[in-house]
Formats: sequence, C-alpha cells, structure tokens
Amino acid sequence: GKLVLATHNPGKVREIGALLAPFGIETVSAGALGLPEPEETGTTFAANAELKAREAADLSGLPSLADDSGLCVEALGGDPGIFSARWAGESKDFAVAMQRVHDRLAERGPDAGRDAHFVCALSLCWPDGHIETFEGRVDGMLAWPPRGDRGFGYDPMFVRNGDSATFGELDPDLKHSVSHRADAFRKLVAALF
Ligand code: ITT
Repeated sequence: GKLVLATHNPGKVREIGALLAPFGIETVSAGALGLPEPEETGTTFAANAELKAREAADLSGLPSLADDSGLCVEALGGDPGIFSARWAGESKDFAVAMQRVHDRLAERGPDAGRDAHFVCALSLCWPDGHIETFEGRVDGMLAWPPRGDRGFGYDPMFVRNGDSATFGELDPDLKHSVSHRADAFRKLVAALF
C-alpha cells in the first residue's frame, strides 16, 4: 500500500521523497488526498509530528509519515524552534522570517553567539494507531545576508559546522545526506528495517 506524506510543505515533500526513493515505497501527499492542515497545538517537535501523523492516518486509513522541524538559535533561547513556520507569517515569506531572526539576534548585541541547529522529528503512524517517532539534528552557525536558493525555509542563513556554503547553496543531494531530516530518517530506518 501507499504511505501518506503528512505535510503541506513542498520542500519537505522533496526531501522526504529523496530519502524514501531507495526503498521503492509508493507515496501520496496530504495535499493530493485533500487532507486538512491540522493545528499544531503541541509544545515539542515530537508532539506536533505525532499529531500530524495521527490525523493523516486516521483520515486516510493509510500509514503516514509526518515531519515537524525548525531552526533553534542558541542565543534566542531556542527560538524560533517549533514556531519556525509561524515566524514567516500568513504569506509564508521566509525572507521575513530570516530577517526576524537576524533582528532578534542584533538586539542581543555584537557578542551574541551565532550558533544554531535544525531539529527534525519524524513520526510514522500506522492505521491501527501504532506510532513511532525519531528525532534528528544538525549543528551550525547563522550567516548574514542569506545566500542560495536551492533549499527552502531558513536554508539560506544556515551553515553546517565544517562547511562554508549555506544549506541554500549546497547541492540538494548533499543537504539530504547531512540534514537534521536525514539524521532522523537514519534512526527511523535503523529501528524499522
Ligand atoms: P507541515 O506542517 O505541513 O509539514 P510546515 O512548513 O508548517 O509544514 P513545520 O511546522 O514543521 O512545517 O515548520 C517547520 C519550518 O521550519 C518550515 O516551514 C521551514 O521554514 C523550517 N525548516 C524545517 N526544515 C528545514 C530545512 O531543512 N531547511 C530550512 N528550513 C527548514
């Protein structure tokens, strides 16, 4: 049977599609099934991933995979964190969201650290209600101004430790192999296969 990708974010659909490709699993997106976007009422990445996966499995009767993720800036106490999508506003404009991160950091003064990390929680939910969740992360630094248009979201302002290119500049295959999403996916595969 098919696996529902319980996300409405095209960047995630692309990346999760690439991660799943070697397994030959047939997928269908939440958008294609006309599934609604559930309200993210959780207070952790894992809770929000579970709520999205559970709703998609319940409504479709198919196994589902959901992703809740975000950028955590150490000097901002972990913000935007689970609010990463919401910082872009109704228009989902990530130039605005990145500017907001930059401005908040500037308010902290010139000595504020630029350390940041991305987190990704992946939840796999079966139609019988069984659910498993895996969390991954990647550590890096914030860059300014943003550079590159190959990724999505906050990618243009994130440089992984040891790299000089931003995630927005990296070859997508490379990003897919080192990202927080790849880290979570490796744990999922290790547990289930
Ligand atoms: P769904 O809930 O439908 O999956 P969403 O975009 O609302 O889509 P989230 O609530 O998990 O998803 O928000 C996470 C945000 O964090 C996302 O919109 C991106 O802007 C950002 N983000 C997550 N992973 C990222 C990545 O690999 N690169 C850049 N930004 C990322």
